[in-house]
Amino acid sequence: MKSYLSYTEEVRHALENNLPIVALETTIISHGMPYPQNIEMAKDVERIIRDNGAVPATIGLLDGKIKIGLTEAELERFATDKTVEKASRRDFPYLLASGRIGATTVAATMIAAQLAGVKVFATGGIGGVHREGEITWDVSADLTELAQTDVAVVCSGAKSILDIGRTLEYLETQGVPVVGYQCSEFPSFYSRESGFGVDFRLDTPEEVATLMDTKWKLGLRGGLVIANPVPEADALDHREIEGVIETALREAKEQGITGKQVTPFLLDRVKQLTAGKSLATNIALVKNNARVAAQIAVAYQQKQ
Ligand code: PSU
Ligand code: MN
Repeated sequence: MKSYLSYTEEVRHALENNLPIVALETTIISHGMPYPQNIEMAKDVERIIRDNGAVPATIGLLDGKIKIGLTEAELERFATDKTVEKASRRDFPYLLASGRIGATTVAATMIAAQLAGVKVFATGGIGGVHREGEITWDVSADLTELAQTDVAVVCSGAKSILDIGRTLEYLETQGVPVVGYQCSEFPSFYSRESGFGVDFRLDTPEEVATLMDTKWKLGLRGGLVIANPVPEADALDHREIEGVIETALREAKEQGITGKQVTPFLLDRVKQLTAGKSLATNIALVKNNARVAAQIAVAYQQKQ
């Protein structure tokens, strides 16, 4: 298994010396934002993690290797190459075996992080149960990954392109703790509200680290969702975004979009319909998640 992994010098050094590491996904770079904002975001997020005392490990599939940490040239490639494919758990072995370039989703990034021994991962939002999922059976593999892979995912909740209530029900069934980081309401990505509560509220990186440590020491496998709301100043109005999302959902239905195309289609339409306003919010929340994730990684490492 280890023969599939390939580390940058910085990440290898961190692993050998038990330094705190934060994993980052590449789908957000390749399919989540336009160029050049995506590459700027990717570099900024890595810098924020270093500034907060941890080592960033951006993860992607390239040349038959699971890359744990990317060079600047590789980051640039994930940001610009139009042939980059979306890699979730299902796609992971095919993309690796065929040597193609694959941008890892939350699920695939968790798989790679676990293989490398990285426990904390920062991103924007997780996938979930789609609206009308009871008819389409469209449930993101991110949720089943959270059920079985030992990584804490620091995110700003889930976008309301999803059925947030059913997403939380599914996570409960699968035994995934949903933690509100300094908040009591589950955030809905662009805004700090969703109308749903979190399971547990924790207010410091140390408390989160203790929860992770306790869960895994008990042998309770699986991840945790650490929901960190978008900073107040960058949040969008909940009702405004709801209208946009409904338009995007209607278009997806009309155009018969299915499978792995659903999420990228919806994200792209929301971006276009909000005329880029959502992009600034997206970037702000990812940076904030990187900062908190680094602090949690530092606190967790101190306990080991
Ligand atoms: N939600 C977002 N932004 C994203 C994604 C989801 O707000 O970039 C991406 C993540 O990589 C996530 C993936 O893991 O989409 C989920 O895709 P799917 O629903 O096909 O599992
Ligand atoms: Mn899906």
